[in-house]
This record gives sequence, C-alpha cells and structure tokens, in this order.
Amino acid sequence: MSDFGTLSEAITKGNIQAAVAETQNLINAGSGAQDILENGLIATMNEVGDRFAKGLIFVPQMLRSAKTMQECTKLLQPFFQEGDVTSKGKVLIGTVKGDLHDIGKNLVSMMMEGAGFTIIDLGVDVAPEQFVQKAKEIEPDILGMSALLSTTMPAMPQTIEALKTAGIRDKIKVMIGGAPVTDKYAQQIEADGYASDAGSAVIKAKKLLDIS
Ligand code: B1M
Repeated sequence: MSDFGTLSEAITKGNIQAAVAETQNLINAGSGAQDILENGLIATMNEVGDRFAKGLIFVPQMLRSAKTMQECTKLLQPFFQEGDVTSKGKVLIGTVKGDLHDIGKNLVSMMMEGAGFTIIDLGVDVAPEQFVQKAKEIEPDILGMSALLSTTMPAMPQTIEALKTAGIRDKIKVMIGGAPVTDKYAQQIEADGYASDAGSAVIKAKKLLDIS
C-alpha cells in the first residue's frame, strides 16, 4: 500500500490544491486508483467523520474536506472505465429526502457509469414523488437510493411505497446503500438489493439485471 500521509493531511485540512496535486503524484508514481480511493480518500473521510463525532471539528471543516475529496475523485474517474461501453441499463439514482450527503452516491454513479450503465442522477434531498415522477418519465431498469443519516433512511421505504402507489414498483429493481444501511434493512423494506460500496454496487446491479 502507498503512503497516503500527505494526501490525508491535505484532505483533513481541506486544502484542495495540495490534495489534488498529491493525488496526481500518487497516480504518476504508480499507485492504483482503487488503493488511492479506499485507503487514501475514503479512509481519510472516515477519520474526518470520527473527528466530527468527537467534537474536534465542525460542519464547515467537514464540508471543506468533502469538497476536497470530490476534486481528488475526479482524477480517478478514467481508471474506473471498463472497455465495453454499450449501455448495460438505465439507473436512476439520488440521495433521499432530507439528506445532503452525495460523495458515496457520486462514487457509485461514477463506477456504474464506468461499467457501462447510463446514469440519471437526481442529486440530493430527493423526495419520493420526485423519484416516482422521473421513473415514470424515463423508465429506468434500476432505481438507486443513498442515505447517510439514520434519520433519513425511512425515506427509502416511503419511496418504495410511492412506486407501488404509482403502479410501477414491479417494473423497476430498487437498490439501496449508504453507511447506516444494511442488507437486513434492504430485506426489511423489500428493496431488491443492497451494496456496501461502489464496487459491490456494480456487481449487484449486474446481478439484478442478470447481465455479466
Ligand atoms: Co455528515 N454525517 N452530516 N456531512 N458526514 C456523517 C454521515 C456522520 C456519520 C458523521 C459522524 O457523526 N460521525 C453523521 C451521521 C450520523 C447518523 O445519522 N448515523 C453525520 C451528521 C450527523 C451530519 C449532520 C446532521 C451534521 C450537522 O449538521 N450537525 C449534517 C446533515 C446534513 C444533511 O444531510 N441534512 C451533515 C452534513 C455533512 C456535510 C454536508 C458537511 C458533509 C457532506 C458533503 C457531501 O456529501 N457533499 C458531511 C460528511 C462529509 C460526512 C462524513 C464525514 C463523510 C461521508 C462520506 O462522504 N464518506 C460522514 C462520516 C462517515 O461516513 N464516516 C458523515 C465517504 C463516502 C465514499 O462513503 O457515503 O458511506 P459513503 O458511501 C459509500 C457506501 O456507503 C456506499 O458506497 C459508497 C462508496 O464506497 N454507498 C452506496 C453509498 N450510497 C450508496 C448507494 C448504493 C450502493 C452503495 O446503491 C444505490
């Protein structure tokens, strides 16, 4: 594994310029994109979250670190592009109502796009009725929901209910994820699939659509 000390420090301080430069240095030095993502970027955001939970930093610092990570992620995008780019299916994705966390959702979108899925991203704070309206319009194969707060997870079953009410639940596979979400929760709310990270999300999506 590479040494991510410099990158980690730059993200923690929210120094976008230094973090982007160090990400490029690591790529140039031959570090793998997956290694940089998991052990550099995501590991540092987990530390940032721990520091926030302990009251050592506050929302503005956490936000700055998040923006810094997002900029670094852009440099990794080309490395997650798979060879064959014929569309594997349409994925409507968003972060659920009341929730503004989008780094994980964006990573899932990036990896799925790289694997050949067409992504329609509704962004953050997406209400059940917005998911339904767009789903009726574009008829996606998969509807993906992300939630990072235990308080916003209930928007997932609410969205599934809204799909049922609209009469389109059985036409769409529903996939969910996010730090507080579990496989058990997915089963409980009758989602079709759960993934713990962006790589697994691609595997799960292919499985749901029965493609390789
Ligand atoms: Co927030 N926040 N935050 N935050 N934040 C957490 C989630 C928290 C755990 C921090 C903590 O206390 N330790 C805590 C939640 C506690 C809980 O409910 N269990 C928390 C809190 C409390 C809050 C606020 C309430 C703080 C406040 O205002 N007092 C507030 C809420 C705002 C709101 O949403 N309404 C808030 C705000 C923010 C910022 C805006 C400052 C910022 C988000 C910026 C942004 O996203 N653009 C932020 C951040 C950055 C975090 C932490 C530090 C990092 C999240 C992250 O991006 N992780 C986070 C602590 C933590 O997670 N350790 C924290 C990296 C990312 C790659 O991982 O998102 O888990 P993750 O995504 C993974 C998987 O989960 C999965 O794949 C991804 C890639 O591997 N995945 C899916 C995600 N979605 C998926 C969907 C799928 C499949 C897989 O299928 C569709």
